[in-house]
Amino acid sequence: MQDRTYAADVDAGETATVAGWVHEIRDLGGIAFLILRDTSGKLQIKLEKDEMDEELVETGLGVHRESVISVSGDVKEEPRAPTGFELVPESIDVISAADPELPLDPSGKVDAELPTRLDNRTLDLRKPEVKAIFEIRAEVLRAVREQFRDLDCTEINTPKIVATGTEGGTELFPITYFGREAFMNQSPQLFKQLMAGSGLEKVFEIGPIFRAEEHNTPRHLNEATSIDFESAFADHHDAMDAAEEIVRAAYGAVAENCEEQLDLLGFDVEDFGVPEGEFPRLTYEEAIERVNATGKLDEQLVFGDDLSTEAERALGEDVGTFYFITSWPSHVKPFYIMDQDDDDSLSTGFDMMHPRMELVSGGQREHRYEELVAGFEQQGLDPEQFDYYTKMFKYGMPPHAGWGMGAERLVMTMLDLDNIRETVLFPRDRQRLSP
Ligand code: AMO
Repeated sequence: MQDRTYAADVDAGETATVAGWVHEIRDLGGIAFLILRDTSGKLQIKLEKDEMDEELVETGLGVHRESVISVSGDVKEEPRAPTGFELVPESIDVISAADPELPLDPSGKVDAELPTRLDNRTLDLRKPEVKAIFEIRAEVLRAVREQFRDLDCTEINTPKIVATGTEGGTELFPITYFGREAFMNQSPQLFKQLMAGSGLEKVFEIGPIFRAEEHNTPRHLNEATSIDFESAFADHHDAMDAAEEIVRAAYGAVAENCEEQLDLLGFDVEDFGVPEGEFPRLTYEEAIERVNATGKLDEQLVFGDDLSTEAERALGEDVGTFYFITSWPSHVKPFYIMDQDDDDSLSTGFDMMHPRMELVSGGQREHRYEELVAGFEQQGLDPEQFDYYTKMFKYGMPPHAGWGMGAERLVMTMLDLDNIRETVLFPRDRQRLSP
């Protein structure tokens, strides 16, 4: 395509060609303004009806909002224009005309409900504040990758079509695989562990996980993005340290590189809270006591209970920062989590919590073959089905630990968004399978 200047890059005194969307048409009688929008910002195009070529003015005024146009002309300084510049066109090309009826208004003057926005994501992401969420999401993932590199990890990609589930049978999506039953992967759990035992030792993966959650909630998706970490010769303390570093790196990078986006989302960049210091590590028992002490629950929790959403909220408000819950009872954690050395009723499993919700689950893994197989049996799983996994524990499996972190929850909590769907381009939930 011909040379094109971004709207934000034009300079007075030059001849430029800009291309983008018609954001707004302001017809003031003798004079009219087209506001052109591209990914960099907006630019005012001036149409003087009596002084300009009639056809040019007609093209400019005949175009509907959100049409794609290209405009060439001279750039002038104009203090009254939104960006301080305006373009006086010599030619206007309508590259792709938009229907006069739009399903949603990208100028944001008319609010649209989330389902309408999700049905029309292309138009929705023409709004700078929506685009900002995805630019921040991209920056988070970039920073996370960089931090993993600093931690000496190798990025891996593991299968998403699998023969068995790992995170509990009810959340599985079955599919047909050449006549055989297969499933969409719930987590790269077993694969990343197998790689911790390989020559790679320290690995990470950023990829989709599939959970057949029945309920629609503001914090669950049926397809989510999991940031997974696994390291050989590491215990749960090391894994928690790594999780802290990753969260801090993500916040730090957004604070440093996404000033404009944060501003659009209403954050004061100076106040954008990059978490500092060690995240408090509460044992499950301490957490239960602390929740009960808040007096915010109708019924007191007892040892062995899972933390309900209300309990998580009460505790989060009380703690007020990121924190860990450690030493969960063994029976609430999956078979691959190792029990504590000195008390097998407690596990090495941990969760990292944002004050609003759980972000991470992890732990040290059971790397001893006999104990691993016994753990499968205790959870009612058939170890033979997992032979591809367990057999590798017979050939030299080092102690290892790791975790999984929900990328969407990381972005959602970072930006204080109400609904996790705001952080996904095309969310998959109970109702939504397309687009
Ligand atoms: P878990 O099932 O707790 O652990 O998942 C880890 C993290 O992934 C995110 N997450 C989700 N986000 C949105 N929608 C969902 N349906 C959803 N499910 C999970 C959460 C959660 O904390 N294999 C273990 C991890 C490990 O031990 O390494 C696992 O998958 O942020």
